[in-house]
Amino acid sequence: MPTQDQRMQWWREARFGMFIHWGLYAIPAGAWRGNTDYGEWIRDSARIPVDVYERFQPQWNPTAFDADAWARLAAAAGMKYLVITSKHHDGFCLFDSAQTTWDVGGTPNPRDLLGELAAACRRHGVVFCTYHSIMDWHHPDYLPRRPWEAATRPADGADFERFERYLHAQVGEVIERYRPGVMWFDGEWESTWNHDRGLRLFELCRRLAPTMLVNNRVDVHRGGMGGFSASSEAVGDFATPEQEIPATGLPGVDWESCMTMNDHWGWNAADPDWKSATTLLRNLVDIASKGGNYLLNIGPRADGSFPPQAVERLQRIAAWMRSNGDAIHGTTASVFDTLPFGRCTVRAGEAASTLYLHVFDWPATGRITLPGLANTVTRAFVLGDPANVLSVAATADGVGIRLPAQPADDIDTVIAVELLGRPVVYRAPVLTADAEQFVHANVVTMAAGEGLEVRYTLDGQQPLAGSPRADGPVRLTATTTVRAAAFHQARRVSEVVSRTFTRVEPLPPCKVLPAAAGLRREQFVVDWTSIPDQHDGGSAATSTVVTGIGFQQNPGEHVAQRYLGFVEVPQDELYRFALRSDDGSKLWIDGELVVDNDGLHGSTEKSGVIALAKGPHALELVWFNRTGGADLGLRWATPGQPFAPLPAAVLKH
Ligand code: H79
Repeated sequence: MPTQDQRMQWWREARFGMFIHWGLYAIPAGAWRGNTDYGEWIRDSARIPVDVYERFQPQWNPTAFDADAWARLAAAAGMKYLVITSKHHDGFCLFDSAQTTWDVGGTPNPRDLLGELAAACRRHGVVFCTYHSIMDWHHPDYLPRRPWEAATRPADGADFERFERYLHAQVGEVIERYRPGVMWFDGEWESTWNHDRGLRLFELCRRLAPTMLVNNRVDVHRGGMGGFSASSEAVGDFATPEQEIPATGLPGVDWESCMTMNDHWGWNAADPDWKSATTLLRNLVDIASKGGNYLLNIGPRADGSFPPQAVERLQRIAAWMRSNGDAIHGTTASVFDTLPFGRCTVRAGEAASTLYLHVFDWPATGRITLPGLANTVTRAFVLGDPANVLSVAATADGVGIRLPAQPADDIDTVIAVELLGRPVVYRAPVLTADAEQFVHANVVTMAAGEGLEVRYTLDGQQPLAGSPRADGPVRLTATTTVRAAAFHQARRVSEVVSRTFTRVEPLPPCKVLPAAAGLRREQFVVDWTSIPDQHDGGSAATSTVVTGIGFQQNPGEHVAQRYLGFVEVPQDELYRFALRSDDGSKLWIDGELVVDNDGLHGSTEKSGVIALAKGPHALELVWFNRTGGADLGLRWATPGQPFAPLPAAVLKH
């Protein structure tokens, strides 16, 4: 068996891939009965009955499909892999499956599209990969039904285990026929899918193709659209943020952001919202600078041609790639936290390294600075133009580089900076405390990088080589501004960081004293995607008294709960509340919003703080579940203490 590092190597070096959403939904091209905003979800969103949707199958006729042109364009744009839908949620297979006639084999044009594309990819050095949906709106054994068609497509006799065998058989067919480099699952969030099924599917993939990568959507536990797996037992080789770039990457995790080029995955003829080449290229660079991969989608038209807008953008990226591909492929994440002018990618080696500085915003000064860079710079030049050598000077703020008079590329000019050894960057100290506010005292720790010391002041002065050294935590009992910097051999080597910690008065307890134990809980039917500002309890409200927040059994779909009452706090203190839910939830104490965990998402925990005086405080918590899994839990902690569930004794109404 290969090691995980061996398995991941090509993918980590690739950084850039092409996603392709192609299927029968390209025929209506996003339009149905006067609405033009549909995509690959059209059968569900437009509520098209299965027999009506099936009428697209005989219309399948991709006369303009040119596998070689697709693969050539991907390769020229620097895309090292290509992921195409072998099956999307509509269940239609883009390959001729022995398991069904709901596939290209059942159309009048049963061409082996995936076979042609796999061969073309191999010719152009692009790794061929497949996307395969777990959710299936066509197979009679798949459950659950779409809520809107439960009556017309009854689930009588449906057997999900039989569907699972179908899914396994098809994944086996795809692997054996096309040997994809990645199997990219999706549609795993419905109630029928669970960790055991995910594990079985993952193990099937590993057994049939030990070097093939499998994304994390094979399993449940995906942390919302952010895409990382929130459970340590979850299987899958990489995380899959969708339509978003994690603000600071996902350190320690392999990840890939998949994003559309306009606002749809499948072809939508009416969508004018094409992102500019600047946005697309800078997204790629942004993602690479955070250590991730960019999987950029194209929705080909029904005839198999790429939309010209997509081709134009890929050609612009290809033009940049010819000079600058080295700044993407095989690079790793930036060694700087942020850079005012753009981004950084890195090729690190023991003896020598290269930093690639991606200049997005050309500075008026004509100079850029690399804060805290400690290495000796041997050479700096414009990438793709090695004769264009730039002058370099070490200053108090870091290494300064004089830019050429003009940008070499108006989207992203790359400056290559060659260093001795592995990159070393002196960082400003990180100040850590339980919260910015405190009631009695606050403990602040100040951490600097290896080989550096932290010096700090509490009186507003700049820290100097003679200022106190932060050898341990500093305890504050009054509102204070802490200023700190990193020092190396009595020389300041970082910027000064400054944070103010505020002593606050706890909110007084409620005057009306609660009479009874437990919280009042209302449950009602809703159709929310987020918690509305005004909610009146909706329809079908039931009201009970409960001893805690949350539930053992899933309360179902399209439901909300509201908890009302008091929390009796044992002492004057800063309380941190951690609210976990699937989907959204909000917590108010004494009418103040303390935790906002709203929106449609998988189980996610968020926390917030509030200073409370000993005694009862009004508590209101609202939670809802739109579809699928449901979860709700509330914990609390005081400074320095671990989180614990709220004991029943403190909940009153
Ligand atoms: O194939 C494209 C889309 O059709 C598909 N994924 C991309 C790659 C897709 N299907 N659904 N969605 C995207 C949006 C679904 C979002 C949600 Fe959820 C499903 C919200 C609640 C359930 C994501 C999964 C957040 C929580 C669980």
